[in-house]
Amino acid sequence: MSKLQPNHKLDVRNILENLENYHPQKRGWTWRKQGAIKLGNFEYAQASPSLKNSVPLQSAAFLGNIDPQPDSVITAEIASGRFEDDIRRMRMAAYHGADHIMVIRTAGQSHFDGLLEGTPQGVGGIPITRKQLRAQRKALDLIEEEVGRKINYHSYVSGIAGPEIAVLFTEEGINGAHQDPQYNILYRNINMVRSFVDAAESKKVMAYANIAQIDGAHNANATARDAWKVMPELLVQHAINSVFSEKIGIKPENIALSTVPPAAPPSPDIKLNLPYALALREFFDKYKMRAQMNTKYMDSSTREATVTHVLNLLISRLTSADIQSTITPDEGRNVPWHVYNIEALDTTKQAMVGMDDLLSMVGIKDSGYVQNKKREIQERAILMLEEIIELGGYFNAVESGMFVDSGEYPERHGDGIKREIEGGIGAGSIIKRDKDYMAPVTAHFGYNNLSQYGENYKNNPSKLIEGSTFEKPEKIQFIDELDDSDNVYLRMDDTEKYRNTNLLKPEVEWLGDGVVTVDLFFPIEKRIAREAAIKTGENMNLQDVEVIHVEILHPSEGTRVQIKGRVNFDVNIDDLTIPEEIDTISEDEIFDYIKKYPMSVVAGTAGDDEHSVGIREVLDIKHGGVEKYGIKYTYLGTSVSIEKFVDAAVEMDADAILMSTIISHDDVHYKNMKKLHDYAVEKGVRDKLILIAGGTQVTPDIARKNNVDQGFGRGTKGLHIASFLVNKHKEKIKNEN
Ligand code: Z98
Repeated sequence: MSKLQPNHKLDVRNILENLENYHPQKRGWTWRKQGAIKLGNFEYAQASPSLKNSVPLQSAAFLGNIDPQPDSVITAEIASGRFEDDIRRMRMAAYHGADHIMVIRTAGQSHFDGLLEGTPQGVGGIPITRKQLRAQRKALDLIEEEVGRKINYHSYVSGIAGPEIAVLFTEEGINGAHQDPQYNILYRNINMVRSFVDAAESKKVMAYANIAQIDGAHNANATARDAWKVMPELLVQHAINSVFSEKIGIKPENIALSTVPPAAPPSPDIKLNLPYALALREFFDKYKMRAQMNTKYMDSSTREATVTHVLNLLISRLTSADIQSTITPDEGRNVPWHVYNIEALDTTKQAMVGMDDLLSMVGIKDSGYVQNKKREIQERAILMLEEIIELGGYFNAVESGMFVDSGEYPERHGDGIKREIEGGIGAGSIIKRDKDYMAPVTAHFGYNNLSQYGENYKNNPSKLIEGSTFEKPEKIQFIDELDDSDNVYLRMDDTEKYRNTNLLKPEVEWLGDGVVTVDLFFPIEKRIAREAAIKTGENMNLQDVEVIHVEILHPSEGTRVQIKGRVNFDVNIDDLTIPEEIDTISEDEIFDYIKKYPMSVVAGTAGDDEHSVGIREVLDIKHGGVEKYGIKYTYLGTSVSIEKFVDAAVEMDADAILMSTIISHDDVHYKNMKKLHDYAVEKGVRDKLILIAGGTQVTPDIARKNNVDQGFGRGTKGLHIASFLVNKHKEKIKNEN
C-alpha cells in the first residue's frame, strides 16, 4: 500500500481493495512517549514528541509555527453512520492531535445476538462489522505512519454479543474498548448474570490482546437526575469493574476508569468536581484515568460546551488524566460533524499545552474543604459497598434499586434503576459447562477440559487445531457484503462525481451532503425568530431547513438562531479564479534579515485616491504593518503623484515604493502601476527600486503584467509585504554578486 502524502486525498476505494487479505500491523494499546521537550523558544514539561505532519493552532503563526503535543492520549469520537466518510475525518483528527479514535456503534447493536457483516449505514453510530473495522484500521495504519504517532482504535465490547465482539476486536487489531457488565445491566437491560459471564470471557480475550479497557461508571452521572449526587456510587461502580477485570487478568495499566466531572457551570464546577476527581485518583491510583465531559449538561451551544470542556481540562491537568476525551460538544448537540470533532481536539490541545507544568506552580491544599469533601465522598462509597455486601452482593443490590438513585448515598430517593436477577434480555441463557466441555481456542475464560491432552495443551488449547484465528489470521472468515441495497459501494457510486471530477459541494459529515449552516440574529422574541430563521433559509433556497441552535440575547430585543439546510448545486473548480498564494517567511527570519540589511520604503495612495486606511494597516506597527519588522517607512500621504513617489524614494534612498489605489475605475490602478515603472526607468532607478502596488481590486499577476514587482489585493497583511521585500532583496543581492 502506498504511503499517504499530505497534499493528496486519501483514496477510500484503495482502502477497500483487497481488504479480505489485510491484517492489522499490531495489537494492543500505545501510550504517548512522555517527557520534557524544547520547541522554538519554549520548554514544555508535560509533552510528547511533535508529529511529522500536523495542523498547528492558528496562533502558532506568531510563535514560529510550533505544534507542541501534550502528554496525554487525546480521543476523537468519530461515527457519522458512514464509515467511509469517517475515514477522511480520522485523518483530519490525527492532524489535529487525536491518537485515540472511538467509534460509536449504531443504535440497537447491543441487542443483536451475534455479529453483523458488510457495510450497512448506521444511525447514531456505525454498525460494527469486520469489514468496517478492517477498513478503518487499515486506513489508520497509513495515517499513523503519516503523522508519526501510533493511533489507538476503539469501540465497545458490550451488549448481548460481547464475547464475539471481543474476539472480533482481537482479530482486527482494535486497541481499546469499553467493557463493563454494569453498563449492560443498568442501561441496556441485559440479564445481569449473563452480563457478568460474558464480561469474564470478553475481558479474558481483551487481556490476551492487550486491549485497554474503559469502564462505564460515567453513564450514571449522565443518567442520574442530580448527577453530582451519584459520586459515591461512581466510586463503587469503578471498584467493581476494576477489581473484576484485574482478577480475570487485565493488567492494571490497561484498566482506565471513565471519569466524568459530575457537575458543570452554572453550578460551582471546580468546587464539586475537584474533590471528586481527587477521591477517585487516590482510591484507584494504580489504574489509568480516562477523562470525559459530562454529556448531561450539553445542549446546542458549542460555546457553552467548550467552556465546560476547558474547566474539565483544568481538572485533568490538576489530577493528571491519562486519556483525554474531546467528544461532547458533538454528542450534546447530536450533530456529529467534521468541524466539531476538530474544534474539540484543538480546544483540548490548546488548553492542555496552555496549562503545561501547572502543578509545579500551583498546588491543591492538603487540608480544609477540598480534602474534607474528598474524604466524605470516599466514606460514602465505602458505606455503600458495605451495604451491598450485607445485601448479599451486587446482584441483590441491583435488584433492590441501589444504583442510579438520585439521593446522595446513604440518602435514598427510591428512584434507582431496578433489574431482576432472572430478568432482562438473555435471561436464563447461562448453561453450566459439561464435564467434558472443551474448546480449542485461545484466551478462554474458566473451565476447559484439556487434561486429557496433557500439559502441552493446557495453556495453549488452540494448538490442538494448529492455532486459532488469533495466531492464524488466515483462518478468519471474511464476509464482504450481505446487503445488495445498503453497502459502501452503492453509497460511493452515488457520490462518485465528488471524488473524480472537478465538482465540489459543501459538506458537514458525508461527501456531497450539501449541508450548510447559517447564523442569524433577529431583533425579536424567540418564537418568532425561530420561524423567521426558517423562512430566511427557505428564501436562500436551502432545502430541509432546520433550527439547530437558539440563544436569547434579550427576551424582546433579540434572538440568535442557527439553521442548517442543504444546497442543491455543485461548484465547479474550473469556474473559479483561484488567487495566488502569497509566500510568507517566518517573522524571526524577517527580523534577523532587516537587522542585517536595514530597509526603508516610501508609501502613499496614488493619483486622486484618498483611501488611506488600507495602506496604514500594512505600514503601522499597531496592526502588524511592516514597521513591526524594523522596516522604516516614510508616509507621503494621500493622492500622491507618480513623480513624487519616485522622487521621494530617490531622495530618501529608499529600497521600495508602496503605492496604494482603491479606485479601479477605467483600470486607473493598473495604469498607475505602468506609469510608476516608466517614470522609475526614466529616472534611471528602476533596478534599484522594488515597486509594490496594492489595493482591494488588485490582482497580483495583472499587477506584475503592468510592470510592478508585485501586487497585493484584499486581505494583505504587513507580514506578506515584509516577506516579499526580504525575498526580493535577497534575490537582488544574489544577482548583484
Ligand atoms: C463514552 N461517549 O463513554 P452500545 N459500554 C460502555 C459504554 O459507556 C458505552 C457503550 C458500551 C461515551 C459513549 N458510552 C457512551 C461502558 C457507551 C456503548 O450499547 O453499543 O451503545 O454501547 O465514551
